[in-house]
Amino acid sequence: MKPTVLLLFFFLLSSISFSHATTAYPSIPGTTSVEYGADTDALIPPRREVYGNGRIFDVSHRYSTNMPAFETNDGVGEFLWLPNSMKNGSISNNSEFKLPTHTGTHVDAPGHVFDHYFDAGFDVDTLDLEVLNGPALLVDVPRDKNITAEVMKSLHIPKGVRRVLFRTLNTDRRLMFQKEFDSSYVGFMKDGAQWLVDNTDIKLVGIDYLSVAAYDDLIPSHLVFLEGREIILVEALKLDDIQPGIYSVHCLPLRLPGAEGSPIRCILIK
Ligand SMILES: *[C@@H]1O[C@H](CO)[C@@H](O)[C@H](O)[C@H]1NC(C)=O
Ligand SMILES: *[C@@H]1O[C@H](CO)[C@@H](O)[C@H](O)[C@H]1NC(C)=O
Ligand SMILES: CC(=O)N[C@H]1CO[C@H](CO)[C@@H](O)[C@@H]1O
Repeated sequence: MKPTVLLLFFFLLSSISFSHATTAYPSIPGTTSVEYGADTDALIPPRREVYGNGRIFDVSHRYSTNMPAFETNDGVGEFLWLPNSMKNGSISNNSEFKLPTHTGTHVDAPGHVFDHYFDAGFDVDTLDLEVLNGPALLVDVPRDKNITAEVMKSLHIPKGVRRVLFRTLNTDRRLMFQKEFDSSYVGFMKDGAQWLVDNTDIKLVGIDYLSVAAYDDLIPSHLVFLEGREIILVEALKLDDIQPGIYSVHCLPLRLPGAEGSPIRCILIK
């Protein structure tokens, strides 16, 4: 990991947050999903997983202090603060945050595992937005294996399919809602990655935990995917409660020249 550090300043239009517990997304205090309309008088911001009458799914995770981070039990930790606050006399609230670029739902650029690509500038600013936006297939993979060549073969993903989001046991185990990093997550084994490169037209590979590569094949699988500089890896997607099938995916990384990773917002539209 080369955690290029991201430092951004932004306006936070904050309001009173409120928690209605739901079983679907219980993890972040004060940010539980709230639909519009239920209580129109109360000052409660809507927080949703699904928009547009069930047509638009947010497949990004909320950034939170307790979300998992790679190879630590401590989670992401405090990353957001408020240096200028109205309560302390400022004319507006202005918060700041600082995060490793491979935090939460994020994208990997070729420079992540190839130093000569990093030096040559293959950063997140160079990723092809056409690959990151377009028709995509959400598939369930067998729950009892990592993604090997044999598993890839068994999925029968048709030629011509260019964007696939792989939903795995990671979603069932709710690993992204658990603070402790779990190295037993499901991901691509090297032969699975190689099979995908050799036998499919897939250029966008999405997965539901912090790495597309299984921990045992962490670097080898990344090398196979990123060597050709055509495949884009989107990691830690939130794929709960969505039917498998064809959607339009829309993912936009931040424009960060020099960064080999970036937080990314992804949605699926039915
Ligand atoms: C406001 O200022 C006080 C005193 O400097 C400080 O203790 C407090 O943390 C500040 N609050 C915020 C929200 O910045
Ligand atoms: C996937 O591989 C990891 C090691 O990378 C292992 O701990 C885990 O048990 C495997 N998962 C399955 C479902 O075989
Ligand atoms: C309008 C307003 O004051 N919003 C927020 C500004 O920051 C404070 C913290 O200092 C929040 O509590 C307010 O909600």
